Parts: sequence; C-alpha cells; structure tokens
Amino acid sequence: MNTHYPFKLQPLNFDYSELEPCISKRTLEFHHDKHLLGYTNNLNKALENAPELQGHSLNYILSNLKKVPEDIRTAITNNGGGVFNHVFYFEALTKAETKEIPEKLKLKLEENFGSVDQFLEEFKKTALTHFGSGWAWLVLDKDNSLKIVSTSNQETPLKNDLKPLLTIDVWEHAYYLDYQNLRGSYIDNFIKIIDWDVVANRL
Ligand code: MN3
Repeated sequence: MNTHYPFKLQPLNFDYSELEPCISKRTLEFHHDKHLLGYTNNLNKALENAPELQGHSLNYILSNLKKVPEDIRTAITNNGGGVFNHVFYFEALTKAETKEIPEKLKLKLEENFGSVDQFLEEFKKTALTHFGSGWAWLVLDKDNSLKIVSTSNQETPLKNDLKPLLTIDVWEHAYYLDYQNLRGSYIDNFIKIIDWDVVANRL
C-alpha cells in the first residue's frame, strides 16, 4: 500500500479464484473491489480537509487517534480501520493449503498457547463468539507475549498498542455468499489458506 494520503486501492497478491473452494471468486470480487474500495475512497475523503495527517502512514494515524480532529475521528476509525484491516487480512492469505508454519513462529505459538492446535482452537473460538461485525486477531503484546483479541466494526488493535500478526474478518460480507450463517465453517477454511510466512515476518 502507498504509505500516505491519497491512499490507493491495494491490489490482491493472488487471482480472485485462487482461494477456492475456501473463499469464492465472487466473495473476493465483492469484498475487495466493492468493500475495500469504498473504505479507501471514504478514508481519502475524510483526510481531504486534514492536511496535518496527510503525510502520515495509516498505521501511525490509527495508533494515534487522539491526535485526529474530533469531527473526523469516527470517519477515520471506520474507514481507516476498514482499509488497514482488509489489507492486513488479504495480505496473509494464500492458495489453499500450501503453507507450513515457520519454526520461529511455531515455537512462539507453542510457548504461549501450549501447541499450535491449542492456539487455533482459541483463535477459532474468539472468531466464532465475537458478537456482530468485527475481527479476531493474533497480536504481540508489549511484554512480547502473544494474545488473541477481537475488535468490533472496523476498530484495530493498534489503538491499544498491540502489534497485529494475523486477523480474520468475521463481518458477514466476508463469508455469507459462501457459507451463509455458518461462520464456523468459514473459519475452518480460512485457517487452511493462511500465509504463515507473512504472519511470521510480522513478528
Ligand atoms: Mn470485510
């Protein structure tokens, strides 16, 4: 993604049909070309009249929401978060079932959750039980430990000084065309297409 205003629509690293059958071409077309584009345009609109923020990265802006003028803070939270979260989500997806977890991340997951399976089980539970629209995250806390958290709507863990490593979108638009109300099946299939190299590099 370009580093500051005006933000451009971040292209996907894969073809629309490449994540099938886990995520369909149709879902990706809507999710990327309509939803992410909308957030990107609305973020730029909100930043139009805030020249003091235009040179800053999205990561900086979302980590420093208190410095954002009050009249555009909600728009930045919703649309800046919408851009950040979706780019972060799409970036760590890859062709179905191709990736293994790099050793350093595997050890870190084992150290914090007991085992990779235990981590996946807790991650799934958080994603499944988050009420309404939002995101489940694997984050690195300030004490260097890994945690699983969820955020509502388009909020990000950045405002709580947490370093995001992995996220799953649990808004219905992320899975409804493919799974209808079966969020659990979507999560199980999402886990199969995580690009663990990308996640490990975020550590
Ligand atoms: Mn979404």
